Order: sequence, then C-alpha cells, then structure tokens
Amino acid sequence: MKKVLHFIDGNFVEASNGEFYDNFDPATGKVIAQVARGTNEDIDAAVEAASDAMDNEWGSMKINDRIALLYALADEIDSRFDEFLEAETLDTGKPYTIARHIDIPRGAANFKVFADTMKSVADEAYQMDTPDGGTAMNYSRRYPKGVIAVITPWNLPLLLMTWKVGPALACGNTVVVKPAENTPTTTALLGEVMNKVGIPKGVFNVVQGFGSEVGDRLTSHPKVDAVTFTGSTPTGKRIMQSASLDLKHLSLELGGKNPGIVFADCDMDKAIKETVRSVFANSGQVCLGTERVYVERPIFDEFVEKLKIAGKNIKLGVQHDESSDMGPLISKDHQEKVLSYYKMAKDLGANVVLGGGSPKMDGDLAEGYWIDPTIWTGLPEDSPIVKDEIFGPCCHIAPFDTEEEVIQLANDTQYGLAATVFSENLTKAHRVAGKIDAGIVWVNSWFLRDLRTPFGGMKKSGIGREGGHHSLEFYTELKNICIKM
Ligand code: NAD
Ligand code: 6OD
Repeated sequence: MKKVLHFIDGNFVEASNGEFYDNFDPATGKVIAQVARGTNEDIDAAVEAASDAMDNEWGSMKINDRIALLYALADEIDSRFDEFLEAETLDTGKPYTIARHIDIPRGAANFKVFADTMKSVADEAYQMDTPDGGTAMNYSRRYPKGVIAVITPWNLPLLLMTWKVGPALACGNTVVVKPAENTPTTTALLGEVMNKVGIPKGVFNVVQGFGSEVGDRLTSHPKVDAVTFTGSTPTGKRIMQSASLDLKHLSLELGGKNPGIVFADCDMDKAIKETVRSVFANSGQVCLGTERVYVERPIFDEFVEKLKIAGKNIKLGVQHDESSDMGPLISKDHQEKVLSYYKMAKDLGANVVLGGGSPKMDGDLAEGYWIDPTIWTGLPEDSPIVKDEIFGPCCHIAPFDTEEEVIQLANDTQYGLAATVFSENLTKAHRVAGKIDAGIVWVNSWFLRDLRTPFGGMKKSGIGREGGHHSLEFYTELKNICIKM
C-alpha cells in the first residue's frame, strides 16, 4: 500500500508515533494510501526546521537566486505534469479533463507569477526637511515575515496550496504546510520537487493529518509568524481564535454562497455555458461556484430549461476517462452532507428540475461518492438551500423583476466571495457589479483568473486579499528606514 509521509527539513518522515490513517479513492471508496497521522511533536519539528532555515541559507539568499529557484520549481512541476495529474485526480476523484487545464497548470503558474512579481517590487522613498535645517531620507523596504503556517482544503489541493506557498517563498519566508487530510499526495510530491531543484532544507515543510488534532498547535506555535488559511468559515473562526493567543497575522480565504445574476438582455448561450461551469465544475466543490441563480422574469423559463438540458448532458465518470465531465464528491461524509440538502429541498417543497439524488453506478464505482447534478426552483429566499453553502453540484434558480431587487437578493447573505453577472449592456453590468458585496465579480464569464489581481472575500468569506502585490502585503513586513543626511 502506498504511504504518504510528512516532509520535514528536506526528509520524508513518518509521524512521531508511527501512526497512519487510510485515504480513499472517491470514485470507488477503496483505500488508496496510508497517510502519516501528524502529531503536535511533528508540528514542533517542522516549525523548528522552518525557523532554522530562516536563520541560515534561505534567510541570507540573494533575491535573484531565490527568484531563479522559483522558476526552477515551476519548470520541474511542468516536467512532472503527468505524475501530479495522476496523484491529484486519484486523491480528489476529479477527471483529468479538469485537472489538466486548471489544477496542475496553476501549480506551476503560482511559482512563476510570484517570481515575476518580485522582479518589479518598488520601494517608496521620501526626502524631508529636518528641524535643524538639514534633510533626511526615508525609504521603505520589504522583509520576509518568517515562518508561515499554510493550511489548505481538498477541493483544489495543489492550486490552493501553491497559491500561498508561491508568494510566501518568493518573499523569502519559510513554510509549514498542513494539507487537507484527504488530499495529501501532491503536497508531498512538491517536497520531492523542492529537493530536486535545490531549495534549502527546512524552507518547505509538510505535516499531514487532521486539523482537529494538529491545527491548534500549528496556528498558535510561538515560532510561527503568520497563518494563511483557505477553507470553511467555521474553521476560519476557530483558527482566528487560536492564532489570536499569540497575536499572529492572518489571511483567511473562506466559504461563499455566490449569486449568479442573469439579465434578459444577456447572450443566452454564453450565460448557460458559463453558469453550467460555475454550478457543476469540480462537482460544485469550488468556493467561487454559483449556488443561487437569479434570472430576469421574461427569460426565466427558457433559462431553466436550457440549464436543465446542459446539466443533463454532464457525463459522470472516472478520473482517466477522457469523456468524463464530472467526478464524485470528495468523501462519504461530504456526500452525506450534500444528500441531506437534496432531501431537505424535497421536504421543503422545491420543484426538482434536475437530479436530486445519487446515481446508481456499476461495478467498482458502486461504492464511490457519486452525486447527481441538481437544479431546484420554487424555494423561499430564507430556506437553508438558498442560505447555506452546500458545496455540491447544485443550484436554486429564482426569478427577479428589477435591478434593485436582484442586488438586494444577491447581497442578502452572510458571505461575499464571488458573483457573476450576465448582460450585453455593459453599463448596467458595471453598475450592478459595483453594488454587489463580493471580492470578485465576473461579467459574462466565470473563474477567469489574472493572478496579479486582488483575491479574497468580503463579510464572512474572509479577511485580507492575496494575489500579485497584495500577496506581498501579507507575506512581508514593511520597514521604514530614516537616514539623517
Ligand atoms: P475545512 O475548513 O474543513 O478544512 C480546511 C483545512 O483546515 C483542512 O486542511 C483541515 O484539516 C484544516 N483544519 C480543520 N480544523 C482545523 C483547526 N482547528 N485548526 C487548523 N486547521 C484546521 O474546509 P474543507 O471542507 O477542506 O474545504 C471546503 C471549504 O473551503 C468550503 O467552505 C469552501 O468554500 C472553502 N474554500 C474557500 C476558498 C477561498 O478561496 N475562499 C477556496 C477553497 C475552498
Ligand atoms: O484562483 C485562485 O487563486 C483561487 N484562490 C481559487 C479558489 C477557488 C476556490 O475553490
């Protein structure tokens, strides 16, 4: 049986107590690996290694040498593309057709883009007159924060982990990564890549295991200087409490209940194509995904019918089947959670336009965590189906009559991560986008990413922004140096 280990101080190691847990293939429910079950001692060892690396070679490395290593990391991920693809799709159940275009390319891009960013960092400088008639020069410089704890979820494991490790290393920090328990493999594989390209030992460390068992130690460890987290809002609150014990800097990228707004003057084909992606891609397990669609009344019936046809055409299938559009959910627990919402929707009297259960799969797939693409209409806005983040391939569609009404509906949520607006009237789209409480609004598209832009959530969807130079705000400390001439 394959074993997935920690990566501490440049070495692959077992847990301090030798314990492992089973990891499952979501497509079949079969055990695919045993994973080192992290302990607080493992966290201590990883943080110690990261802290030592900061004090030694990495901390004093010239910036151009660091940038060259980041490009080498991107190249090495590219050259091991198929290995990353195989590992990521096996852990998550997602098809190659998704991971080949999104997850793995972004793993490499997240190093390249932040290497590029570091090449053009400008320092501020101010000359001033002094009370004694002389002058002084102020200039500000960025310094690494130190040891960064990186905690990531299972839905886009390599993408979301490198989205934080890329800028953290680019800025000269060291990291201790705690990947999600059911997607440990690509993070471990990145350890091999680090060694291959010559990243000094201790710069990149990985502790596998359960957040409930090692999370508090990592987020409150006295030698951890900052914590960056992507995951659910309840876990984000918990981490904030733990990190506050030692007043740590925090970046939180959390959940969403994202609205899609479709105006009658949209290009219908475009609106359907992008909404199909935003609702069903990655089996709906994307924080930016749409779970509430509001359609202007004159085109409501046509839109619902067309989305239903497109949803029906989604082909469920295994990772390596090149005709698969959608894989299973990540775990049995998550399948049960999503199915409980499917049942609740029926109990509450929803009109089930499509799906609403779990498909019967044959052979090896019978025990996998499969789920139907699902569409509902007819529920009131205060229903948990419209309020809670379900994180499955499903959406509720409701009609609206006016621009003011749809803005109010879109914003009536505790979240504020993302939104989509479909209209060929760009003046209106621009006006509406400006009034929606969300960190990112896509007009006539979805998940179109320029990594230089700010990324993050409003309200309960997060704290802070990462991306481009916004990442530098989090991963560095700014120091002003004032020299009296
Ligand atoms: P989760 O919050 O359950 O777990 C995320 C990570 O936190 C895992 O590595 C887990 O082990 C760890 N963790 C759990 N308890 C912890 C604790 N007490 N201390 C420290 N770490 C702990 O989230 P999930 O179910 O893995 O992911 C799905 C959620 O993530 C959804 O809510 C989704 O919206 C959100 N998400 C947000 C973004 C974003 O960019 N805003 C991106 C992806 C996913
Ligand atoms: O594209 C990104 O950088 C990003 N953080 C995406 C998050 C997706 C959520 O599931």
